[in-house]
Amino acid sequence: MLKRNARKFLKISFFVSLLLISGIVLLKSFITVNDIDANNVKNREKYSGLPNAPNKHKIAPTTNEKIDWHNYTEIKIEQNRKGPGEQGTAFYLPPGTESRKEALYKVNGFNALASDYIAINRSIVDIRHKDCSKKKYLKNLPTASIVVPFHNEHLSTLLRTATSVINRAPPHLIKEVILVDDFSTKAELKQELENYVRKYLPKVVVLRATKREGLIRARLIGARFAKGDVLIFLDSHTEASINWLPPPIAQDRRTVVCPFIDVIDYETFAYRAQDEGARGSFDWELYYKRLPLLPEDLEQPAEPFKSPVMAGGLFAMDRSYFWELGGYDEGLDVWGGEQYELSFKIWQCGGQMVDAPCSRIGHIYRKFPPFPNPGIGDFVGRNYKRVAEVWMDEYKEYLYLRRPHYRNLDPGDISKQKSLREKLKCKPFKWFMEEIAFDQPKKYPPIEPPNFASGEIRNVASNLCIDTKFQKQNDRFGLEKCTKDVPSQGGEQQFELTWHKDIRPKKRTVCFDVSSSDNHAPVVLWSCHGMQGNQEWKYDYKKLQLYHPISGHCLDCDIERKEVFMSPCDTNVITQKWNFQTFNRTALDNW
Ligand SMILES: *[C@@H]1O[C@H](CO)[C@@H](O)[C@H](O)[C@H]1NC(C)=O
Ligand SMILES: *[C@@H]1O[C@H](CO)[C@@H](O)[C@H](O)[C@H]1NC(C)=O
Ligand SMILES: *[C@@H]1O[C@H](CO)[C@@H](O)[C@H](O)[C@H]1NC(C)=O
Ligand SMILES: [Mn+2]
Repeated sequence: MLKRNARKFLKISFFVSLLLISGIVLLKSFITVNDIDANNVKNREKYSGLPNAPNKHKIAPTTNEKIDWHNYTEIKIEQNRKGPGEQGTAFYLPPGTESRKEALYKVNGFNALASDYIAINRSIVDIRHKDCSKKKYLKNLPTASIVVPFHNEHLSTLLRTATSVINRAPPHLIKEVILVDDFSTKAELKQELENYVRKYLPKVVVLRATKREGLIRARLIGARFAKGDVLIFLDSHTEASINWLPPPIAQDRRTVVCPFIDVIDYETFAYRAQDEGARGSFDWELYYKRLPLLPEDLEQPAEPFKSPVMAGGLFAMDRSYFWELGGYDEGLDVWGGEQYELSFKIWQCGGQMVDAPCSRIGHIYRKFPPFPNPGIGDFVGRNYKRVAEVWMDEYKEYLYLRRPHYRNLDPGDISKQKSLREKLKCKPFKWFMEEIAFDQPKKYPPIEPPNFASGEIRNVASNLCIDTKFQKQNDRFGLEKCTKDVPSQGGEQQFELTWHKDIRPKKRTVCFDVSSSDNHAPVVLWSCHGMQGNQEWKYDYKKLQLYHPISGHCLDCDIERKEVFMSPCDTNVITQKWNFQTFNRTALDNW
């Protein structure tokens, strides 16, 4: 049903933006990285990343020969596996495990006990587009270092990340898997992790930060240590899928590649697609959003397509190119905004970014965030301001228009980023908006078009008003005396029928949502997705009806019970008549 899809979409965009908050992986040798200081050039050279690495091309093709990189032995072995969660199927815990399940759920935000029942090297099914199995890639490919930051990740999901990455890739292409422990406190992530890695995962290195660094600086720690030609960043609760590695490392060095992100169910660990691809983008509050594929992308479903913005922490990038672009801005705190910083920088400074449909990585989207707020104020706001001030030029005003308090936030010193932008002669943000994210303003206009209607919604039969009382997602709402008539009474009675054609309480982003065409179907509040469907409403100012096209029903009410619900439209039914306080006749006529 439309609603379900729309909700899923919404949830996904929300989680994807939070997504890359956490890290991944395992350990072999344990290295303490307290002495890796971002600003310490000597250490940087010693450990790392050669921030100023020579401009060596990652691929030195002595031949352009292409080969089939699939490991059919491995594929065959996996196909024959049976057991809990094998073939990427859903797993259900046996009875009697409830209290252990709850305890682990609380600290992880997903069903970590289920993960413990599933083999670390469980099989998954191949859900790639069928053309992917025929694709060949250069015989000479660069090597990759996989960087997986983690903070209090559950041990078995972390191990499964590392194991799947290694098992489903050609061994000689993986230089190392670097698990960066961002100051975890769980005991299992110490000796137990190290023992496992030493015994089973010789390619894995565990680095340990000696204070909480946050996702962004943890990634940088891994990147500085890495020695492979290509850096691949992954989350710590992921599973790499069949032949996942060649597609992202087979591109030229200025092309940054993101895998498709599949869904590992937070309850059952079932592995499934979230969709068949979309281009990454954002709205003007910098929430991650997605734009449809272009016609030319749809013609070649197994080919990488250009994407304006990466989803978050899953991407591959030539290592020397990463440092040439300055890595991440180290002034970005904890998490948030880093995917914009890097994406804008890549595009504006002469690179490009693509999503590769034939490289799929499953990711556990948590049911809820288990970690406490770091208690350091609006760090996401400060991060966004840094990104806006450095990269977005005059377009930053559209962000500040919606988040006026950003104007007063102190973003810290951004001179280094500004001079980098100058040094690399990067293009203006206007270029990015017009050439790369060209279809974004249609969906997310910088200046919102005017509302169709706004103010109180007063029922004609009862002379009562709709009152959402600051209710939450999935809550119903009803009628109350109009606050205009009883000013002492509280309530939430100001609404907007926006240009998205949805109805929201003023200043909030929850929308009137109806997911059934049953008579008396309830109306609930649900996060606005701006995609109409279950949230589309039309005000007929002549009949005074609030019409819901997808169900074909009209907003109705029960005066005695002060209830609001849907019923078949009937102009003779006075409980279906509503006066929207003000409306734009021209706009409604041009619906
Ligand atoms: C293919 O997979 C098998 C089984 O996992 C493994 O032993 C072998 O080394 C792999 N071969 C290559 C060329 O990657
Ligand atoms: C998975 O691991 C088990 C041991 O834990 C091993 O017996 C089995 O061969 C492995 N399977 C694959 C496909 O690597
Ligand atoms: C009413 O809508 C029209 C067309 O959408 C728009 O041009 C006009 O500015 C709107 N009027 C007001 C007062 O918002
Ligand atoms: Mn994640």
